Amino acid sequence: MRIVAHLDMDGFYAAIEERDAPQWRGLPLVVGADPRGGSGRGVVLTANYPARSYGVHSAMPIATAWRCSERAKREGRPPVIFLPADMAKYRRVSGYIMALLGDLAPVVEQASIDEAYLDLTPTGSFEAATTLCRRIKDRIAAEERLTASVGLAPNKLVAKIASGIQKPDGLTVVTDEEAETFLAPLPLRVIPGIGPKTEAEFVRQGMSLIQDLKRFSKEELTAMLGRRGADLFDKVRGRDEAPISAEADIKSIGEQETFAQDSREAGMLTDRLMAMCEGVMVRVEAEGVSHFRTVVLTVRFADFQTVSRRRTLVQPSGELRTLQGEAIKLFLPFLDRRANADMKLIRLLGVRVEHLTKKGEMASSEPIQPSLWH
Ligand code: TTP
Ligand code: MG
Repeated sequence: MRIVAHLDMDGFYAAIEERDAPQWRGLPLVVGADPRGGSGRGVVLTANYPARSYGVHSAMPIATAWRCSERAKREGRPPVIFLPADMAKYRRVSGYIMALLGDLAPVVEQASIDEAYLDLTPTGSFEAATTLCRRIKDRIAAEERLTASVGLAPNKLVAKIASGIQKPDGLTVVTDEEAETFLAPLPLRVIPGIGPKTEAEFVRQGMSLIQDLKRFSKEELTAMLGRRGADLFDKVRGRDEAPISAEADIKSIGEQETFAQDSREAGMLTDRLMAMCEGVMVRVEAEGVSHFRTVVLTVRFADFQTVSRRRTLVQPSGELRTLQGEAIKLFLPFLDRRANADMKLIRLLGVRVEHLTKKGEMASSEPIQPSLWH
């Protein structure tokens, strides 16, 4: 039997800002785009818990968050404090936390800027692992003055769901015997891999809880969802064999920008795109990545229609010039009718690199599955 912990920092960016500016402690706080008195563009990156009680959440348009704040103000509650993101600071804090986890746990897999899986099997029992998780939370509180929520379970799937169930500052233990009953009453969407579309389809058929899917055989689920269906059969029963690996790689590095005004002005747009490529390469370097093989361009039009185009290189590259050249080639068709039939204005551009190779690893020139070329 394995013992796996999933740790996820609470309200990460907002918690760091709150810690560093004591005058805001306890007040609703949002990190994200400039709200510009309600006409701001761009989105909320995260909100602290008081701001969440106003209905604000990650990825919400910043103008909507502004309206939530105005409404609270009218009701006599404190308005939201809006702050720009300080990514360099958040990455630095993330680095400290990951290093601390590395000191206390034998195998740590960083899953994002603020979450990690720990293999605690060597502790020998759920009791011993629980004690260690308390120590980890105490250390993070003492050294970083931040809180984390932890899930402890027999595998990654259940640990991840458990860490989210008692946020903030939670510690939720689900043993092997408890896993299936723990999951049963939860909504389907907590299962990674069940997106809004799949969920909506099940809900349409009257199924909204994990236990509702247990009536299907593996064959039935496969018929419905293909290979994902077979996985789902195991997941709804709390089974998951995914290994924890310290070397789990970042899958992509990207930047995007929402413009102050929608535009089709070629000079401005290509300048911004070239600058974004530079930003991406700075992070590629900082993450210890030496090569990328795929370049993805995202365009969001003024009406929010969002399109991605990707190109996979024959040979992996680590050059800014290559990234910029590929990004331009992917972008030019959007400036005319080739990829923009209605000549719509552009609201947002994004560029990211995928199929990354870390320094010291061998870059592969093997063909990448053809579905990636569209
Ligand atoms: P999350 O762990 O999803 O969110 P959180 O830490 O802010 O809040 P909690 O875990 O307590 O629910 O994401 C970690 C950070 O990643 C978050 O602080 C900001 C950033 N982020 C974005 O930039 N965009 C997003 O859409 C999301 C969800 C997060
Ligand atoms: Mg978090």
